[in-house]
Amino acid sequence: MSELDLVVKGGTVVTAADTFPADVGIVDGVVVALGRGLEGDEVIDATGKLVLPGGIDSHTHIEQLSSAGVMNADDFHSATVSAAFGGTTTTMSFAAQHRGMAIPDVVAEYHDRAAPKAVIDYAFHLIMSDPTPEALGEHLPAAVAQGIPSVKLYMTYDRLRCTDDQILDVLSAARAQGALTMVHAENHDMIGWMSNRVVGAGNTLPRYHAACHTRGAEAEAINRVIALAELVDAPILVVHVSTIEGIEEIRRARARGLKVYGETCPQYLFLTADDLDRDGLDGAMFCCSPPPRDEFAQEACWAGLADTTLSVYSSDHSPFRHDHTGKLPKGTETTFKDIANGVPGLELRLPMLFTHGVGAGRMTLAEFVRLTATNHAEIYGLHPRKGTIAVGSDADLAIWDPDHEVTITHEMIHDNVGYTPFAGHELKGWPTTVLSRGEVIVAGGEMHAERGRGQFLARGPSPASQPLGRQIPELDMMDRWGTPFRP
Ligand code: DUC
Ligand code: ZN
Ligand code: ZN
Repeated sequence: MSELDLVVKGGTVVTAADTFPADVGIVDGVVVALGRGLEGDEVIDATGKLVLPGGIDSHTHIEQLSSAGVMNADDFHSATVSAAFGGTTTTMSFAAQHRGMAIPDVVAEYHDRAAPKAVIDYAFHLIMSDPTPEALGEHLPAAVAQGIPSVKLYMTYDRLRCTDDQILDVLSAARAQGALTMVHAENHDMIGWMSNRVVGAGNTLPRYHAACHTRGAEAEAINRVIALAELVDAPILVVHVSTIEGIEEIRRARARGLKVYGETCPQYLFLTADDLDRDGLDGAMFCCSPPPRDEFAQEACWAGLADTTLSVYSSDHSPFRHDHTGKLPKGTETTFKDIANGVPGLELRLPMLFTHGVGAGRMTLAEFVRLTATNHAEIYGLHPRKGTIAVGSDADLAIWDPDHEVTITHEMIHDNVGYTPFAGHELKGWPTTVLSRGEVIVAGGEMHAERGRGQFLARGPSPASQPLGRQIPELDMMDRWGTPFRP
């Protein structure tokens, strides 16, 4: 008997800091040793392979109702199986409050959905669309105490969006709990005004979705929410950033020292608005909000990742089938305004970035690990348990063959969506064996994990989610006048 349960032997370990040859020794699902010549009861030969921290996808929609009431095509089983095949070992998805719903019921419901089905570990963010005094004063603090210290707000979508004063309420309440606010930033009225006129003139095809969700709608909303966050000294993370102008807003805010984080997604690096311009309703498969833009915006996203304006690369996996159950609720009568928004991307997130990022010389292996795992763990309070390979961290590993070549077809993807927007991409680099807490869950192209083995990850507030504690001149003024005001 060896002291180690399992050794991943002979590979090249990659972390956010270093790339080095090492064996990884595991006991009870935890990394206990990194070194040379380790022996264990079981050995996985990783010669010629990279050993990466399993991916963390901090923005996914799983078994969630859309704002229009359409259920995602993936449940927690199909989504987490698909994630695992792509080298992702932790998902973060949403417990979504629609107007009128009580947050404690919502959270309980999502726990019930996930626990019996997930094959990898998972965490939740809250979505708040109804920030009543009770929700802000009791339910949000309770959710944070139960391990959900992040909340997403929408500035658009009729049934989810918050007004600016509601956003300020949530930012203040989240700040008080040390929670991070994630924001879907698009100007609702700009999009609505454009869309109504365009549909009114009889233009209903999916391609008009890309035209109506204008670049300015994103940039204006990002600018506005940064101003709101600055007023109450609350950190924010702007999700799915797609435009040159939006990235510029975040870059400027960060240069001023504000805690403003940004995220981009595969659809903004690898798709363009032209993908929506297909025969009939086929473009619906590429309809997401914000929409893919053009090659200049793609370059801006790459540059934003390179200079850390954008800290995380997530899938925004939002699975809907291309039929009446999802994308096309009104069949052939579906206009671009009715299409369920979102594209699938959980499984291909890492392989796409590896080929087009590392393989193309756009980023180092360490940057790849930061963008796919470590930064997610640090920002959302999972580090160092997740997102790295270090003594004491969970043995969540993607053993990666950098030479394995694959041409993407939708048949090879394990989600329940029926198409992939990335079909035809020729990729080099693929996870061959995936471990979650030391258990081999994917090997030889097969899934080995039991339904429900995934664990809920109760998170704590992270350093990234703490307020700056900055002086706010307007509030100082009121202090001087003897009328203190604290957000
Ligand atoms: N937009 C969202 O806001 N959420 C899910 C997917 C999408 O396209
Ligand atoms: Zn969104
Ligand atoms: Zn989303």
